[in-house]
Amino acid sequence: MTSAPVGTTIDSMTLEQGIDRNWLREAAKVALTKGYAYLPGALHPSHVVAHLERASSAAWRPLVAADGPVTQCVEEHALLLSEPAARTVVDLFSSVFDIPDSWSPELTYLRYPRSHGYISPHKDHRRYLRIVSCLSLAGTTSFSIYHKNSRTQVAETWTVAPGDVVLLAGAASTGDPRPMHAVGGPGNSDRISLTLRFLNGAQPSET
Ligand SMILES: O=C(O)CCC(=O)C(=O)O
Repeated sequence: MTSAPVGTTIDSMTLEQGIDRNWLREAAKVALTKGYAYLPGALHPSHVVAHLERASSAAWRPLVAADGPVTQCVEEHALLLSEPAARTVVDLFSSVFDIPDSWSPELTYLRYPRSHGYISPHKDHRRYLRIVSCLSLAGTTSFSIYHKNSRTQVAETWTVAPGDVVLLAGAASTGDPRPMHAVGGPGNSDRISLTLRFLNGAQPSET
């Protein structure tokens, strides 16, 4: 596989075993320098199917409707680390993003109800380190990045579809690279995503 172009959008990559990790490293560089990267079609269809099967028996829990300035209409389901497809993704991201063994992954399915699911502009919590990966599994919606610390000035928007991945910079020891971002806009089917984050030392949730 040839090396990836350096830009915000990186096409035609698969996050399956056998991926050229140098290619993903290029995506990682973009995400960690620019603060985000959009990887359309990055997730192999077999992973999308495996996750949707798993998510079909999820016990969804609504997230609080308002948290400070952030409002949302979305439900969550924490995923066990041992789920094989999730493990594949975790292994890949750990190696590419140089995640220390002492950090723990946290995987969460999110479900956005059709027509009114969304999360308003927000940054991920500071406990989430280095890189946050947002995997789209079902439904389409807008995913927007805002100019630094703005909740109104959009820098980039993508229509994310199943198989797409958005990488966001997580908290770092210097500066604050975390991008303000928002998800949503009415769709005609429920949207399901999987977020993969890393914490220092915390244990994964049980299903
Ligand atoms: O659903 C997604 O793709 C992203 C979710 C998100 O923005 C978040 O969990 O902070």
